[in-house]
Amino acid sequence: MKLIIQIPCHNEEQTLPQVLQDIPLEIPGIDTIETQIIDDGSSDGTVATARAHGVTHIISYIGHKGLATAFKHGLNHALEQGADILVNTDGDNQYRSSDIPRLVEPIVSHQADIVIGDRGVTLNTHFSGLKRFLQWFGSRVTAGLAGAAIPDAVSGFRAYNRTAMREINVVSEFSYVLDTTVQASKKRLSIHHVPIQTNAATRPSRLFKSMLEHIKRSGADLIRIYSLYEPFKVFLCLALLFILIGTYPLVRFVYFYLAEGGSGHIQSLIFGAICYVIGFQFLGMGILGEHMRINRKLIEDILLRQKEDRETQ
Ligand SMILES: Nc1nc2c(ncn2[C@@H]2O[C@H](COP(=O)(O)OP(=O)(O)O)[C@@H](O)[C@H]2O)c(=O)[nH]1
Ligand SMILES: [Mg+2]
Repeated sequence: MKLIIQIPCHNEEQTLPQVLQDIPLEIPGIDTIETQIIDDGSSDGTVATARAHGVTHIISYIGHKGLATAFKHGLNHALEQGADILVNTDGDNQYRSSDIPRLVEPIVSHQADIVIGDRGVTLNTHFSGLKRFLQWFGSRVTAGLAGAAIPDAVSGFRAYNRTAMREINVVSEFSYVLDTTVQASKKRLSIHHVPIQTNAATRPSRLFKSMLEHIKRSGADLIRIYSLYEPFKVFLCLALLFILIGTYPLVRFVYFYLAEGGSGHIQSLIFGAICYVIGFQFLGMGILGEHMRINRKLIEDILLRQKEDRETQ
């Protein structure tokens, strides 16, 4: 079995050596271990550091493309290189490379398609109280939307088997971790979690400047992702809400129309009718969204075949 350990990097020359040095030389069930960095236009010596430490695959961008693009690129590259397992970890040494054997074990033993390193967000002493609460809350929301138990939704320490690598198509611009988690669950991939330990933060996050920005971007991404996978449910809820709101004034109008002989309460009629029009428009959007979802599924099937064909060439 071939394992590729991927590290997306944006100016990580300080901490990358430690991450690389801690990678075990042997892992049970794995024949070949390779490393891969995706350097996103780093202005420091990230690439030179990676070379000096013998990183197997170095993908380097001119300019900055963002983490989701880097992850997508790395995933496809690992597939093309014939990886059976892809592990993603961070270049800031938040995760312990020595945990990689435990992370890949459920894949090696054919128990899981994806394994997420669970940082124990509610008890982790490397997080502030607010961060612990938000990570717990975010994970609960993601788990609800994905319809699966997900204790640590934004952990970047993950392992994917080849099935998962082929099936996952990153479409999100920001939180690829949320996108791929909900997607994997909707595609019925088997997701496991293993408890892992973290190291103390070496620097502030490069992905978001404040907690508020993180909440706003992740929240918006979750709504977008959920409506992508369950458009009918989302728009049906909105349709029913407006139809429900519109029913009361309409019933009120009809009641007075019959009781008072056909005059007055025209505002109720107008308000109710507007709510009904909006409600039925949402219903139409739900039906169209469902058709688009089915089309996307067909496109994804074609992509899957293309990936399989490329691997066998
Ligand atoms: N390729 C790429 N990697 C990034 C970017 N931003 C952060 N990273 C990397 O993604 C990983 C996680 O980023 P980090 O700043 O530690 O965010 P945290 O997970 O919130 O702590 C690290 O390895 C970073 O070097 C980016 O824009 N592009
Ligand atoms: Mg970090």
